[in-house]
This record gives sequence, C-alpha cells and structure tokens, in this order.
Amino acid sequence: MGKPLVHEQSQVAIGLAAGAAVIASAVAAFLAYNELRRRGKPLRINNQKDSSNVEGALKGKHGKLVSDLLALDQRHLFDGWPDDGAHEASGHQLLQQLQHLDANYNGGLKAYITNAKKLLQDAQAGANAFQGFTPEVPKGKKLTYASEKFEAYEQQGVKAAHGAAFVLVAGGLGERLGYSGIKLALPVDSARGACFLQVYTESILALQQLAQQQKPGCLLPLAIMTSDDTHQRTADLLAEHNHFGAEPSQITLIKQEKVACLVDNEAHLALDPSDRFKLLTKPHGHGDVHSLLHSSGLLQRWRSQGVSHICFFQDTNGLVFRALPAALGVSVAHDFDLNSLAVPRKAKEAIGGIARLTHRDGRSMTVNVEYNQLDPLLRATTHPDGDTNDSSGFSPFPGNINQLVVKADSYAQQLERTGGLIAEFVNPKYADSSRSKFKSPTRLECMMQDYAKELPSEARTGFTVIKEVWAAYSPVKNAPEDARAKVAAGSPSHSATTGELDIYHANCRTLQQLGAQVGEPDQCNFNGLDVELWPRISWSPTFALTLAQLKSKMDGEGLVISKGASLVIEGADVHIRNLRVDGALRIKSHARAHVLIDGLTVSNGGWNWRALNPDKPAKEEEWIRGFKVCRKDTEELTYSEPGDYVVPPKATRIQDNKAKQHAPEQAVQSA
Ligand code: UGB
Repeated sequence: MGKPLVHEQSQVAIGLAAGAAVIASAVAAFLAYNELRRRGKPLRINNQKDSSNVEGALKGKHGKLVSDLLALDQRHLFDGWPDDGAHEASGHQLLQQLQHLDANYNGGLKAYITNAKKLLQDAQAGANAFQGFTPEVPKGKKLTYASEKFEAYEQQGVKAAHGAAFVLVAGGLGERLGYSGIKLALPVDSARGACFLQVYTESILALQQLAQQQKPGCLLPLAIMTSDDTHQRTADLLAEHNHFGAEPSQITLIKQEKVACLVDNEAHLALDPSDRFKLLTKPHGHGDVHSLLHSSGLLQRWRSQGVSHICFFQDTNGLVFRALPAALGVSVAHDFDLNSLAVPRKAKEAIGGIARLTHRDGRSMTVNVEYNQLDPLLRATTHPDGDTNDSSGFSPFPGNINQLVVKADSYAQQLERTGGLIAEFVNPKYADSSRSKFKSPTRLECMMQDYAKELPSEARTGFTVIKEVWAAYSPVKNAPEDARAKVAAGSPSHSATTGELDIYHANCRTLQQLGAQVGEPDQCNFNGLDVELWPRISWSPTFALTLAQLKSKMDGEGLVISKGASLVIEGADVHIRNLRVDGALRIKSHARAHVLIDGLTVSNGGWNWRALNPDKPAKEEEWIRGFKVCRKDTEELTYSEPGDYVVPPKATRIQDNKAKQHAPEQAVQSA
C-alpha cells in the first residue's frame, strides 16, 4: 500500500532540506578551514604526519560542528587520532557524542563553550554575581507547625489540591551520599521500609483522594525529572511496584541531558581519561526542569486539564508533604506567582538563604542566594562578619528547601517568554591560589529556584517559613564522613542516619502535640554521629497526610508509646482510640477495611536499632545509616479483606460516645 501523498511530499521536503544542510555545512567547513589556515592555526590533528582524520571529520556529516569546535579552540579533541584508520569507529563515537551535546543545549556547543568561557573568567576574577545588589532579610509568612493558622492554610491547600500538579527533580547522582543506587529507591525509614518514591506517590494519591471531594474523579499528575544516571532505574522502580498505586498515565518521566565537562578556564571540553574518544559529562542542574516542562509540552497539557498550581520538590526529604499542602494554601490565599518553602537555617548550612536584594538602580527581588554565594555577598555589603547566626541561633536569612509552588498561568506565560531557560553558573574547585587549575573538571549548571530571578518585577513572589525544622526538612545528602564534618562545623548532618531518625522525631512530636504519651528518645551513636532515637513511629500517607486526618484517626490522649517501642500503621481507614505499645506493633489494612483499635496493649520484645559492627557484612542502605534493625518480636494486625474490625473484640461492648461513633454497625470481627 502506498504512503499518503502528503507524507511523501514532506519526505521530499525533508530530503531537500537535509541536502541543503549538507551543502551549507560543507561550505561552512571549507570557510572555517580556510579561515584557520589564514590565521596560521595548524589543522593537523596529531603531531605526526597526517591530518586526514580531521579533514575526514570536516568533510563528513559532522563537518560544520568540527569546524566550529576548531574555531572555538577545541583542537585537543582531535589531537593524536591515529592515522591508520584503526580508531575510525571510536572517532565516530566521539563525533556522535559531540553532535548529541550540540543538539541538546540551547544554541549548541558553540553557545555552551562561549557561555562557559565568560563564566569561568568571571569566576577566576572572583566577580560578584550580585554586583550592585544589597541584601536584606525578607518578610514572608511564618507558620508554627500544627498551629491553628497552619491548619487553616493546610485546609485551604486541600481545597485547592484538585488543581495541583507535582514535579519531582531526581536527576542528581547522589555522589555526595556515596550510594550506588538511585536515592528515590532508598527507604525513608526502616520501620515501615517504604522508599522515597513510594512515600511521595502515596502522598500525592492521599491528597488526590481528598481533592476528589471537590472534583470527583480528578487525578493529580506527577512529572519526575530524571537524567541518564537515574532514568532507567526510576522507570524500573515504578514498573516493579505498579506505579505505587498511581495510574501509569499520571506519571511522566522527563529526562534532562547532561552537559560537557570543562578542564580549564579556557573552557576546553574534558575527555574521559580512560577513553580519549569519549567526553566527560555531568548533569546540568535541577534548573533544567523548567525548559523540559515547556519543551515537552507537558505544562500545556496540564493547563488544558485544569492544573492551577505546580508543586516542585526534591528526591530525599521524607517530610516534604508535611508542609506542602499548607504552602499550597498560602499560595492560593495570597495569590502568589511563586511561593518557596523555607525553614530556619544554620549559618553556613549547605542550603541557600532567601534574601531580598535591592539594586542601586532601584530594582529589587526576593530570591535564593546559594550557600556558596551568601557569605561573600554579606561580607561585601551589609554584614562584615558574613554568614553568621543571630541571637536565635540561626542565620537571619531563611533556608530555602527547594519546595516551590508556582501558579500555572503566570508560570506558563513566563516560560513562553523565556523558553524556561535559567541563568547558569559555574563552580570550579581550584587547585591553586591563582585559580588557574581545577581539582577536577567542572561544568555549567542552573538551579530550579533561580526561576525567581527571571520573573518580572510585578510578579507576586513570597515564601513560607515553617518555624520548626523538624517538621518539614531533613534531606539525605551526605556520606557518613562528610556528615560528621558538617556536625563538627555546627551544621546539620543531612545524612541517611538523620533522614530516618528525623521521621520518628517528627511523628513523636506531632503525636505529643495531640496529647499522646511518648517515651523519651534513646541517645545513640551511629556512624560517629550522636543522635536521638525516638520511638519508631511511622505511618503511611494513606493513613494520614494532613493534620486534620491524623486528628480524626488518632485519639492522642488514648495513645501510650513506651521508650524504645515501634508502631507502624498502613491503611486508609484505621482508627486508634486506645492503644499502649511496649514493643513492636504493625497494623496493615486493606483500603476498605475499617479498623478500630480500642483498648489494645502490646507488650513484646520489639525491634532494636543496633549500631553496625564494622567487621560484619551489612547492606549499603545500612552502611550509610550506621545501624541495622533487629526485629525480635512483632504483633502483626493484618486485614486483607474489606470489612469492619474492632481490636480487641471486647471493644464492641464499650458504650461510651466515642465507641458508638467508631464501632462498626454490622459484622464485627477480631483480627
Ligand atoms: N537534581 C537534578 O534533578 N538534576 C541535577 O542536575 C542536579 C540535581 P542536590 P543542591 O536540599 O534544600 C539544593 O544536589 O543542589 C536534583 C538547593 O540548590 O541534593 O546542593 C537532585 O536529584 C539548595 O538551595 O542539592 O542544593 C535533587 O533532588 C537547597 O535548597 C535536587 O535536584 C538544597 O537543595 C537537589 O540536588 C536543599
């Protein structure tokens, strides 16, 4: 069967265009070749007799790119190619990689190298990226976690959630953590054992269930930005777990491309020391997320589906959804185009500081000043002592935790204008005082939060500080050794150890606020870090995402958790009226199983978080935490069928008002 004519015509058109491009590129290559000859630049690509490889490359389909690269002083890429043709395939591999990098950077490699030269020169000269700006402490919304105000915003966020979409940036390598897998696959806590991607997806589904009360049937979309380092493993993790209960169509992976590494201030592209026909590349930073949402058409699709707000978050903050609904509420209440979540920040902590910057010319903006730029900026302007704590024990500049809520309409307009491109920076680690050598190759990067810098002055930008760091932020970023060094320098460790322990801490503190009696934490040392190990309480987002849900399902005053105890709750319709745990209890129930715990006491050997013995084998996830969990005894309450369950059964005879409210009316079964 013949192809439709229109298709054939377009193929011809493409063929003509391609032919023209080949001619144009050959002409360009020839002109570049002559230009180089005229300027006396040697075109020979090795120091031996032959230049045929570069000439071959110049004549081939990558000719234009090769001539551009030669003109950009990148001759070293072709130096030393053997002239016997033995490495033709490898040469081809390098040319293809160059072509790929060229195609995936706005303006191509020419723009990349030109931008890099400028930024590297500025960095070498120690140029101040905020020249002309004076920083001051900005004014924003400050919320006490679990206060009435917090809850009111949280409820407002829940009401608006039917218009929410989520974006998780997860292209980072996790090099600093020293973990070989993807960080999204790490367990958030060992008690429940669910990984970050599971907890994030379940949180969105829990919010979706609440949102469906406003808009029946709505599905909240999630985009995950991956990179070559994380893409396949993220896709596999989702596939292996049936997308953690989400509709596959709800989740879209958008892959960012890497950029070439640079070896020196002249922006020479870095070849892989183990393969001279391969360039070293690295991720370009989380700022790529904006151009990808634009170029993939996803943002437009979401808007046509009624998305009003987009919530951005990062790969390893297990507490992110404790504050995100309230931040959405703040955005809606104040009609913010951009709202950044923040927490109090320790001076020199490796999170950006939010500052209001006013330029000599009168312009001003409220933006993140990244941690490596804040100290020099303060020293050069208003704070001669630099980035220091004030009498509160924290820096006066709130810490950006990179959870952003943007209004979809103005975001789309902005991306239409800029293509989602974000200003880049370079951060080489120098090996010498004259800043002429790098310790290792660097690359250009861009940051998600710098979107704020691109906004017009009339944009409504704000930020929301959650006053208690423990309630909203504990990322998993640093390997044990670096974590110890951070603590020694007065900063939080942001380690796998604290990432887990802070979940228990937050849960215990929240339950205490509801009136529960919770045992004291144990004082432990894991991986050389002195830490507090609170009772190991963990619940799924389906059990409670918001404070209102937690209050409706948990009667704090009826809950007693002993020192060292463990409690894990999974299930949407579990209600706890009266429970005492001195040991380990795990409750797991079907979405349509109504479970009431009323008058249960659990006493058993429980679970123990034991510091690792360096001479005994352990899993990588355990090494980075410094402990393993020994489960001696567990009381398991599992309800895999829909129905009504009361535990212990005698609870059905309790005739007080609460019991009447919760006790099932029909069949009552025991566990
Ligand atoms: N990421 C990508 O998706 N692609 C990339 O190319 C790089 C990273 P890091 P960083 O936690 O609160 C940020 O490396 O950059 C993803 C803010 O800039 O963990 O040191 C990566 O997978 C800082 O202001 O963080 O610092 C991860 O999910 C502060 O907010 C995310 O981007 C700090 O995070 C962050 O990458 C923070």
